[in-house]
Amino acid sequence: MDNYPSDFKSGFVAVMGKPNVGKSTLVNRLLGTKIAATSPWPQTTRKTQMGILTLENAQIVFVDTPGIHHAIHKLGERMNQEALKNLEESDIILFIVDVSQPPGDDDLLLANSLSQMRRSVPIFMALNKSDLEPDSVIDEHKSEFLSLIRTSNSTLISATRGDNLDQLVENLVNLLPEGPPFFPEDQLTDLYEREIAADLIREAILYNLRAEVPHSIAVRIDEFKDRDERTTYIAGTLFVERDSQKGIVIGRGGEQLKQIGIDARQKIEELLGRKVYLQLRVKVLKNWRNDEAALQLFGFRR
Ligand SMILES: Nc1nc2c(ncn2[C@@H]2O[C@H](COP(=O)(O)OP(=O)(O)OP(=O)(O)O)[C@@H](O)[C@H]2O)c(=O)[nH]1
Ligand SMILES: [Mg+2]
Repeated sequence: MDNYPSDFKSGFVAVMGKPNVGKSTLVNRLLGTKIAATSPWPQTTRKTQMGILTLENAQIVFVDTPGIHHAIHKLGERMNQEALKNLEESDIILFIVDVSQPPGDDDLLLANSLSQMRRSVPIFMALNKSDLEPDSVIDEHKSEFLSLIRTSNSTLISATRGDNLDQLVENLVNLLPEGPPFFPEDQLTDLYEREIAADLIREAILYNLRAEVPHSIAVRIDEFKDRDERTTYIAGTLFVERDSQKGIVIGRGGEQLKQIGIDARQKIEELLGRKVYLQLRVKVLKNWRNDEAALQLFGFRR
């Protein structure tokens, strides 16, 4: 953006909250485009991703972090480190909670880590999923959540229904420092299309294999080529940790993998606005979640 007003505001908003509260859904909704995978199951987001919202008077860079949780695997540890580092470096912390339920241990843990930050960063609490319960229940949970942290900034929202999102954005803009935009106005995210494609394949896996297996799967895009003006060819490998998982992902007669491919292709076609040929294969990479080299390969950088 070459021409922006002198009182333009810009900054980074760390979107934090426990898994499954609706962080990625909110960022997608605010941007009006699906840039991030979402699902009803926790730990959908694996990597930090920026969602860039450019308005007339401000640019808000949302940093969607993997939900903070207790580290079990190396991958888990890395996600937490990344999430905490983002918090201290941001201009605003957007603490998202699920107000349809009372605060849980994880909310408490997060609130505690906020109080231990060395830099004082304004905190905004978004009480999401307010559409799920009657007002009386929501109000009760709301005051319980607000007692967890010291902030005067909060809004009840519904990311899926769109309630109060204008108000949320206005409040965030008020808290942002003045400064020029960081990104061109037409840029929506920092991830490349191929990385988003990998994430959408993971989303299709989550929807098709609901049990344990999905979190043992990493997706690598091997090829991403525009064939002609209207079609893109994508080849990807799904890495699983054990032979038994390979069988589950492929399914009887290859049916499962086929369905994952169909679902993922539709999502990617929507994202790209082009026809997509998608070819997927499955490989075993023993215990990749505890393997430093494999984590690097899949882009979980320090
Ligand atoms: N009813 C209702 N459901 C919501 C709302 N916001 C999100 N959801 C649902 O909650 C689930 C989790 O949403 P995500 O956006 O994937 O959650 P997340 O916080 O990014 O989760 P992780 O990436 O796993 O940390 C999805 O099924 C969403 O459709 C809301 O305002 N109301
Ligand atoms: Mg997410």
